[in-house]
Amino acid sequence: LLDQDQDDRLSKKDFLETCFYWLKQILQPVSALIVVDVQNDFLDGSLALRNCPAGQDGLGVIPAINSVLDTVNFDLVVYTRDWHPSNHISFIDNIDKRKLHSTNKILCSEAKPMDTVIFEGPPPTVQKLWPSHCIQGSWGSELHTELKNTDGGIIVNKGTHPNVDSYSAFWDNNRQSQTDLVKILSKHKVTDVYVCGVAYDVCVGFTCLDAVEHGFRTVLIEDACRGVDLTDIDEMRKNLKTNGAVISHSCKIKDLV
Ligand code: VGL
Ligand code: ZN
Repeated sequence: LLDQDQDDRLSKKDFLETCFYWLKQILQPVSALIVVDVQNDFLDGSLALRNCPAGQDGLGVIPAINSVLDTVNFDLVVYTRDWHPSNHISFIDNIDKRKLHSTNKILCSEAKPMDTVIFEGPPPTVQKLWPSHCIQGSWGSELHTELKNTDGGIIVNKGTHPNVDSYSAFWDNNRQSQTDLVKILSKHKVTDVYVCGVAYDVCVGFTCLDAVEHGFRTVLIEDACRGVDLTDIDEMRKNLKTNGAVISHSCKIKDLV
């Protein structure tokens, strides 16, 4: 409005509209809870977190998430699902059906779950190997029945392409294609996202990092998460803090939303 150059001047109407837009962002945040991959396989099935190096019980996220859903009125709730075809690149059981890149030091027959290998391309793909999990339509892929369902809750699937994994609920690991998540959040004019679920150091963490990058104020509900590996969890926590995510606790969320 104060610009000297007549041509560059915002009209009074545009100026007030811009001010109003930002005031609304600050005074009237729109919140979304993103519940990441609270599926049978991670809690009680083929990739149960209690059998992973950190030995954490995935089932422990359920009371924490349900209490947040009971006490906080989010504008939107999104449930993500890891949603793999049976020929998915991340499954160690499929390793024989794919070609390892010549730079690998291990043979197919020697690979163990959680080893990282490079598959021959195109494009060559660095991939951590997991037991088969969350196969589309299987029991293991279902959201756990004790997880509170929300009226109007939206489901977002990820990891649906056979040749690329997807740790973030926004992007595949090659950043070639996006899920529907950012479109859904934008459509609802979401400003703030609250993230919980499994696994802290995998899909929860990478979802938070992409949420920050997309410009959402991002809060991790740490006691409503369980992870795979303690070292990776610590590294992810540091990474999230450095990037500007807020680490919080389920009992504090009602004061933030
Ligand atoms: C996940 C390992 C493999 C997760 C998904 O949801 O964190 N972890 N696929
Ligand atoms: Zn997966």
